[in-house]
Order: sequence, then structure tokens, then C-alpha cells
Amino acid sequence: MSAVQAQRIKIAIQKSGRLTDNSLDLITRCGLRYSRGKDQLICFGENLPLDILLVRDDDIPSLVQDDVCDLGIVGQNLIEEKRLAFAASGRGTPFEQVMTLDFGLCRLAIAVLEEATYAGPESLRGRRIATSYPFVLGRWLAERGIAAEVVAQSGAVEIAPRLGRADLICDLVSTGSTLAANGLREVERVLESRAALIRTPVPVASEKADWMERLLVRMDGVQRVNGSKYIMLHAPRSALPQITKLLPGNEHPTILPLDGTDERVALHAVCRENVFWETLESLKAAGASAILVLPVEKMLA
Ligand code: PRT
Ligand code: ZN
Repeated sequence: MSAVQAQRIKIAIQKSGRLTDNSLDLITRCGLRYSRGKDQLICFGENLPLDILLVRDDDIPSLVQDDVCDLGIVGQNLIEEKRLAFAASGRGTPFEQVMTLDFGLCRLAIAVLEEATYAGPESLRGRRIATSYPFVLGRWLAERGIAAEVVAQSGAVEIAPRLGRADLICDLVSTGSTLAANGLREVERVLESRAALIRTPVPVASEKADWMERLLVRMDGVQRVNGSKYIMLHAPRSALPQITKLLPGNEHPTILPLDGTDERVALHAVCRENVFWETLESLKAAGASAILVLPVEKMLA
């Protein structure tokens, strides 16, 4: 690796899949402009010392664990599975989870055939469960003292019961429509998951430590403003306690005087959650007027 390359931060993200667009959007919102390499595997950062590696999501934990990449964005389902697998194989210091992100929400769940009966975790004793997450499922079963047969399978887990390969499955679910389409019913939640940022277990070289720190602060800033709104309104001074209570996720609004009146004031606040029409209607009913809701683009804590 050349000295110049060594100063650049490498972040691994999913090449093509459910996490790709949101991962690229997050990095772009941190201020990166990039061009895509000919092989489509690397995006070279043009204005920051940061390059993006586009890979299969399953490879991201290893790339970060082995310090090939400094950072990675991947689902907690894979983070947990790989962490347990690496620990079982005695593979070095584990990568670190730096922050969770607000996309890729899903859950790892156990499902049975719709017509089958299910009487709680105890009824899994001695049954065969197909999954791509043998370590996470194995831990969940062990925590409950249940000896079941875990059938490791890398894909198409949902058809295993119909093929007679297993009695139940343990797979990722978001809307549940895939389970329904395969005649399956969700009975247990094994793990709640969302995308997360992971970092190498190795201390980052001093040449790039400063940029790494700045990048993490920017990512945190992007996460904070996601869904946040800036709200401005006029209100009777007497209604301020009631109006403040109605603002979602804000405790300390800024109150400003209005020209020519002592009774009414202007209120500005950042709301950490979305502001729905119902909230605006309640604010109006409490005496607020001239209500404006604006998106927040950046925030530095
Ligand atoms: O090629 P590569 O290996 O990179 O992609 P992949 O096919 O392994 O991953 P991909 O793109 O399917 O998922 C990437 C990550 O997105 C997962 O590791 C999870 O962290 C997250 N995620 C969020 C999901 C889902 N939601 C999800 N619904 N991953 C998979 N699914 C599957 C689910 O198992 C079902 O089969 O999508 C199907 C539809 O789900 P329902 O419940 O909406 O019907
Ligand atoms: Zn994958």
C-alpha cells in the first residue's frame, strides 16, 4: 500500500441490495463527492480522503475485522452472527459497533407452517429449524436451555419446511409478506435489527485519525437530523406551557418577542421527530398561528 493510500479511509458498504441506497445517501450527506471506478467496486472520494468499497454484505464484517477497511455499514443481524462466529473460531479482537443507523429495519424471527401448532419455546425441543443465522439462533436456544437441531442453510430458507428439510425456519422478516406467501406464521422474535456502522479493532493510523473522527461526527449529525423538523409559530404567551408539551421531542424552545404586542410571542424549536398534521391541528387549537414546519439539513451537537 502506498503512503498516500494509507492515509485514506476505506468504508465497505453493500454493493447492490437493501442497504445500498441508504448507505450511499448517508456518506453523501457527510459531504463526500465521489466517482465510481471502472470495475464498479470502488468509489473514489474526490473531496475527502475517503473511498467506498462496494461488496456483498456478508463480506463486510470480515473486511473490517481484518482491517482491510476502516469502517463498514451492515445489518445488526450479520454483525451478531459474524461476531459469534469469529468468537467461536478464536479469530482476533472483534470489530466494534460505533452507531446504529435509521434504515434496514427488520427482525430475525422463528416461523412455523400456518397449520402447525406452537406452544412456546419449549415446543422447539428436538425440532429442526432451518436458518442462515445458526450462531444467533444457537445462542437464543441455549439461553432458554432448548436442544433443537439447527439446520444451517445459506438461502431460500422459507421453503425448507415444504421441502421437508426442517420443521420451522428462523429468517429475516420486515413486512411478513414472504412468510405469508410461503404459508408460514411468525411465532418468536430472536433479534431486532437495523443497519449499523462498524469500525476496525485496530487503532487508526495517526495520518487519518483526524478525518476518521470528523467523519463519525458528521455521520452522527446526519442521524440526528433524520426526521427532525424546525418549527416556527406565533402563540399567546399564556399558552406556551401547553404548546411546548405538544412539540414532539423538544423540551427547550426559543421564545422571541413580537413587534407591537406583549401577549403573543414567536416560538422556534427543533423537533427530533416528524411533525404530523394532527400535531399542527392541536397547536392551532391551543392558540398557535403562522405555523411553519421546515426540514433540518445539518446539525452539529
Ligand atoms: O448480495 P448480498 O449478499 O449483498 O445481499 P443479500 O441478498 O444477502 O442482502 P439483502 O439486500 O436482501 O439484505 C441486506 C440487509 O438488509 C440484511 O442483512 C438486513 O440487515 C436488511 N433487511 C431489512 C433485510 C430485510 N429488511 C428483509 N426483508 N434483509 C432481508 N429481507 C428479506 C426477508 O428475509 C424476506 O425474504 O426480504 C424478504 C422480504 O421480506 P418481507 O418480510 O417484507 O416479506
Ligand atoms: Zn448477503
